[in-house]
Amino acid sequence: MNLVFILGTAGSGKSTFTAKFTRYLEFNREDVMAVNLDPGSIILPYAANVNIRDYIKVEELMEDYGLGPNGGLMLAHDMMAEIVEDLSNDIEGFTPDVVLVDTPGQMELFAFRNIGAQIAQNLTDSEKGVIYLFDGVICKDPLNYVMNMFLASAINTRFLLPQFQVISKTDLLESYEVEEIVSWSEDSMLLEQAIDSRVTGMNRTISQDMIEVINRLGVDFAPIPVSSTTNEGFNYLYAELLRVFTDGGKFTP
Ligand SMILES: Nc1nc2c(ncn2[C@@H]2O[C@H](COP(=O)(O)OP(=O)(O)O)[C@@H](O)[C@H]2O)c(=O)[nH]1
Ligand SMILES: [Mg+2]
Repeated sequence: MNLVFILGTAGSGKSTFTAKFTRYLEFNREDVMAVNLDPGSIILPYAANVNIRDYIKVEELMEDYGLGPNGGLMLAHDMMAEIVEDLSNDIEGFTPDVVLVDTPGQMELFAFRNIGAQIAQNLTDSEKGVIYLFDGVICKDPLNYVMNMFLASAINTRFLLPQFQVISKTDLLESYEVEEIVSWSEDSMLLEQAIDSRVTGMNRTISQDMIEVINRLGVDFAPIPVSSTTNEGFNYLYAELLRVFTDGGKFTP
């Protein structure tokens, strides 16, 4: 069994991607299953075979403990640690070959607190990986792209798993914009030029420092452009997953 966490900033397209990529893998005759780990998502664009909301619902916690939305979400995330074993049993009960795990909308609550690392370690004992979504619409701006590189490498250090970078929502971008984002990952000079020319008031030294740090982070950032509307890029991403997880064979032989 292989388990892939879908991570990215709020609204980057995690749940939509989980829905569409699950269907894509089914179409390719893979025994795939979608898991929802977001205790706050009342409506999901896919049928979650295993759903954290069977155990924890944010709106109930808010009512029971008189909390606001953020307090409710924080408590929900703290409670997740107690049900990792239940979720693992639920997942294993389905005996899938590949599992897509949709993670909480607010990534920082999940990934940058202990629960993210605990789940990465203890949610079943399968082979695991991470797909990190760069929100395509937001990452057109080179500074936002840089921020996402920092976030992606923070995730990488936290989860210590093979990680695939994806640019999401490419159907909302012009093709030259997608090419430009990809070029930034291939040649940091181009990223530096984009920052210098587009970010006013940003002095050259700071941008050079940032690029230097990014170069030193050592994460392979080559991002794969995908669209959950048109399925663009799914073939390539699928091939990359297979290359890393199965040496090229299918998940479901
Ligand atoms: N056009 C387009 N919209 C998308 C795509 N992926 C997600 N969205 C939209 O982006 C918004 C946030 O998506 P969602 O999957 O809920 O993001 P999440 O918070 O990361 O789970 C929704 O309105 C989606 O319909 C995509 O590939 N193309
Ligand atoms: Mg979501």
